[in-house]
Amino acid sequence: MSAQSPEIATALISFTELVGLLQRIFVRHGTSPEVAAILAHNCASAERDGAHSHGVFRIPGYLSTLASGWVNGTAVPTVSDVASGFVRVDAGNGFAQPALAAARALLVSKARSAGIALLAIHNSHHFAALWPDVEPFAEEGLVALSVVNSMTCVVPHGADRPLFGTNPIAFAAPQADGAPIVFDLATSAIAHGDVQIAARKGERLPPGMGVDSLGQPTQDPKAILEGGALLPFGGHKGSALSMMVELLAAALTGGNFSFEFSWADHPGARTPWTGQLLIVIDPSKTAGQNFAERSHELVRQMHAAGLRRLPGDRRHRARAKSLETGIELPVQELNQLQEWAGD
Ligand code: NDP
Ligand code: PYC
Repeated sequence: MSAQSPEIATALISFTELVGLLQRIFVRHGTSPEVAAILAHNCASAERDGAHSHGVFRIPGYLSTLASGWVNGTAVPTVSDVASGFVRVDAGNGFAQPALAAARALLVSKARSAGIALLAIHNSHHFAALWPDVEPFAEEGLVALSVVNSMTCVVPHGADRPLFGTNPIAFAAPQADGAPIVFDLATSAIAHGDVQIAARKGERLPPGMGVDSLGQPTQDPKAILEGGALLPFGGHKGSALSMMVELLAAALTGGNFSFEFSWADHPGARTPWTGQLLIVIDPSKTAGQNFAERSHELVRQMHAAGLRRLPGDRRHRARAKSLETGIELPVQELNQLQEWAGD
């Protein structure tokens, strides 16, 4: 056992052990073994990479959602090959990641033959970080872009009430002699998960993140969560990107807009019932240039210009530490996970 701070006792768990533990939890709370394996790997990867807003912090939300009957934890996605560069998946009111897994081989083969392919997932729930959905494509030499819409909690720039979700955009590109270039960002000024974490810790937020129930600017996370709302990042610019995510992840896929579903009849439900879009590009089709070497050159020039931190660097540092020493979790949290797993 180690100590993160004088107040919080922590323990270390290996990535493989955490995946197994989360897998047992998901199965015990109503998912199929196949869905459990995918969600557990996803959630443990976020914890391993220090992406805490979408790591084990999310488990209570997954469990209350499964218990509420809002999501189908045993759904089997239906994959449709609809055009030369277009794959559609009906996730069957299940999670988005198993839908992606079911369509992945077809998507990659289409991207490699046509140069570009699109995956449109609908009737799906995404409760996770988005980078795990794109990074593996870049690890096999492909460029990937994904968007997913969430639940109404963001006021469009210039509007009076919330309408958009926190609507993240994730991008991954291969890089010669280096980890893929990956960014993953909410189009809100802050992710909803981070507001919940700040509220739990009793911390105030920086200015410009959200408004209270009267529409007044607030730095109190509880005021945002209890009747208030978030703002887009970057004013009208983030708002336009959030609108784009609604169009691509919902209108184009056949999924719900963030404002089109209601949890009211499912107390405990937390997962947005929306859609997700992925675009995968095979850069070997570009003219005469090796894309991965070009992306490495860009990174080299960014460093030469004085840049110290690229998106993804923090995650990779956290990943290396977790894989070397284990993933550090508060003992209380680990005990709770073991109890949920029935260990
Ligand atoms: P952050 O603002 O923490 O980070 C956004 C991106 O910027 C990351 O790629 C991050 O890299 C990078 N970054 C952060 N700080 C710096 C810096 N100083 N210099 C260079 N790069 C930097 O993420 P968000 O709070 O916007 O989103 C958090 C997570 O929430 C995401 O994974 C997102 O997918 C998820 N989310 C999921 C939703 C869903 O519906 N499923 C909805 C909304 C959000 P690094 O990771 O290395 O720090
Ligand atoms: O952090 O904004 C968020 C979020 C919404 C759905 C899943 N994560």
